[in-house]
Amino acid sequence: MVNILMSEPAKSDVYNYIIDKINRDGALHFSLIDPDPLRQSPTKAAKLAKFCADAGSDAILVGGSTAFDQNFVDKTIEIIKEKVDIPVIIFPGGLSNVSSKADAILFMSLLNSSDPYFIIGQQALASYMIKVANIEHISMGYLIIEPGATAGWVGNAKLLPRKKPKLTAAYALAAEMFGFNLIYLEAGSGGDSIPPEIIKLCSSVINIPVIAGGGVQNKEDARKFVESGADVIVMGSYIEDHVQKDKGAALKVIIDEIKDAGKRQIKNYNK
Ligand code: 1GP
Repeated sequence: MVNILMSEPAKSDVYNYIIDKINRDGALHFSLIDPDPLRQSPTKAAKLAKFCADAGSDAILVGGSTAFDQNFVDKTIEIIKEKVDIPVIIFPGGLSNVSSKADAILFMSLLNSSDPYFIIGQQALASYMIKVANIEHISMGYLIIEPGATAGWVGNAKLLPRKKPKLTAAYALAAEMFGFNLIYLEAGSGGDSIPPEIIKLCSSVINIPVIAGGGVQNKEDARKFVESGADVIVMGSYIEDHVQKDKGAALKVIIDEIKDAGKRQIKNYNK
């Protein structure tokens, strides 16, 4: 029998890469790809990932609230990794998203869920899988803000109100006090994006990186997020809808805008 508790701890290469790159560039861009057999084949996902990497994206996130087939997730990650040199990180929508093929997993807790299963239950069930696979796991507090879309519905979130930034910031601060390495502010895929006031307040009260996603569709949205203090901008729907058509040309313009806005931000996160 393998004693998994004796295995070497997973390295922190991806976490170090994220922190170093935020400190250097001021802001990063992550491309989210959904490993869902009802949406796209692994080959198409890998093609999209390659366009995103060539456009200057800093990492590929693989995951989705409705991805349900573990083998399909493995296959998708495997083929993406053959095509790109940037980190491929699991952004898990559920247990079936855990895969040993990725460079790291965002080990996240949906802190404003009404159901303990999404706060700690799923994570406990995934913990041995992650330990055996020896994947780098980066702890992340995940907060869902109105409207929340599919992620909010699936995660049974008590949605954080758009007009009350203090409430989201209180969760972010508590997450930092618990020792989470990252915070993800999520408005839900394909809807209204997070109000900049929420990003601003969160990034001013905590000293861990803020990832922001949901509804980012153009360079104006992206710049606003960076200027409000977001360290990483995540885009999903835009990539699925546009990147194949122009081979990532318009995405490159958005990423250049993120990098330009990032240059004016001074970041100095500790590892
Ligand atoms: C969803 O925040 C991400 O988890 C991305 O949202 O699909 O709207 O870019 P979009």
